[in-house]
Amino acid sequence: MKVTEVISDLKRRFPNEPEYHQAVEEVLTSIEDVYNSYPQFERYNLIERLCVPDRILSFRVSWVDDAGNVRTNMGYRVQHNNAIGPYKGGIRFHASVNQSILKFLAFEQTFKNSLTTLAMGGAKGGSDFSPKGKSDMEIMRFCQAFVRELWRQIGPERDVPAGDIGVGGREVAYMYGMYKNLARENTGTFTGKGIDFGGSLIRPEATGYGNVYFLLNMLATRGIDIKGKRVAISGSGNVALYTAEKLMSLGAVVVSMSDSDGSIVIPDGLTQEQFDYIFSLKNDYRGRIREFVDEYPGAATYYQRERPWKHVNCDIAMPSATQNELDGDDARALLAQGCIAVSEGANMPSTPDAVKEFINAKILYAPGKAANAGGVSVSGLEMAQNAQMLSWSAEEVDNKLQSIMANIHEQCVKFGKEPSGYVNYVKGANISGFMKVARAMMAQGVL
Ligand code: NDP
Ligand code: 2IT
Repeated sequence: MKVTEVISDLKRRFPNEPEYHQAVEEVLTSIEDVYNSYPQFERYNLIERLCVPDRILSFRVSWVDDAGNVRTNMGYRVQHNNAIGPYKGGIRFHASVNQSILKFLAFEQTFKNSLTTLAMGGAKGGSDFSPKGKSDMEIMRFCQAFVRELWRQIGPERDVPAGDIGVGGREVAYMYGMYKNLARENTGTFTGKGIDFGGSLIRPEATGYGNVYFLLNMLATRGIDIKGKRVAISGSGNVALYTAEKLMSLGAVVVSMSDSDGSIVIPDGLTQEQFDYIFSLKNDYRGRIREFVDEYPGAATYYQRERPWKHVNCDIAMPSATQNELDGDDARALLAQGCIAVSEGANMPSTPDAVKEFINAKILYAPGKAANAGGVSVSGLEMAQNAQMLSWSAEEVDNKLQSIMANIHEQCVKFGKEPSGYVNYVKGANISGFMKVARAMMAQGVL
């Protein structure tokens, strides 16, 4: 395999899909040498079968808004690879959603799920529907219309969706309700469900907590204590909020948060009261982060339409909003003011230029597929609980999450440690995730 040839071929066959090309190129570049050391992989054309999704479902979603207008959106499910388990991955509702973004996310999910040690293949789905400003009834009608089309393609041992941007507990509950209604079964085909109907404790917290656990493992390799460290976070959704909560409970100082309108930078760090305000603002009122500066005048500066990276003074950055939200200039600004670690809550938040900067500077840098794997890991634990018709305690799930994140960290060190001793977590995560899927695909023949 020659990465340049594979990528130019994919660009020719699938033009106008920049996020997909970006994700594939990053993975192939780091596995190229390992791949080429197994001639049988090439004989079985593993690379093409791994890069091109098993199938892509796309459909129109028709629904009626509160004013009685008939509206349409596009719906998708990319079932990327099921070599090691049922297709598994979130659903994203955001105006920017298109096939390229879902293909990149499903591709990444395949390797992430492989790293978790659980039996889950990779998938992703979503719609260009924007939940912003929609009433609860509109959200319900949209979710029901989406599942009316999707339900035949999913199932507890076939494909198990979950949340992602714009899809939280409310949307999962509406989608799961409709699925049950159509499929006449109660087997937990969706994760992130409410606690009263098959959900797992700690699933809402899992991505953020898991990212902090991964960060602690990385810091331990250099004997660094999290206490007192200044951490810049982007986003203020599910992942960002639980990252902040866990960090604060460990004595770290959270110095920024953001949303798609702008960022707040809090030089002295969030207090518990201020965190509780943001948590409620986002979860109970679906408000905007700029409202913080009106509630706490003088505590923070608001930067409209800007990301936090060039404005913060921090030791650690945890981008937790969306893809390509931290570019080369942002990375250079972070490094210039002494940032020692970056642990990604979002999927592919750093551009290739930014990743290069972090690795060249030899800081601790964890790619999303390793650092944010806690969310899908607890989804896997939710599937296990549903299959047994049992609910585990919060403590039991949290302990399992901690050991899964430690295991993922170990895999990254095993496959990513360079002769100098520096751990290249990108290489480690990609090689370890890839090898398990590759072995499974080789064993199962040409499919
Ligand atoms: P939420 O919808 O709960 O929150 C998303 C946050 O990111 C919001 O603050 C949102 O702001 C902001 N955001 C979204 N799109 C953009 C954009 N284009 N530019 C700037 N800010 C943006 O989603 P999650 O917290 O669940 O997801 C965040 C990231 O984490 C995503 O990359 C997701 O793929 C990834 N992830 C999520 C997991 C999960 O379990 N939920 C698991 C693993 C990864 P606004 O409110 O203004 O839209
Ligand atoms: O990107 C992700 O890993 C998620 N959005 C969670 C997927 C899941 O199935 O829990």
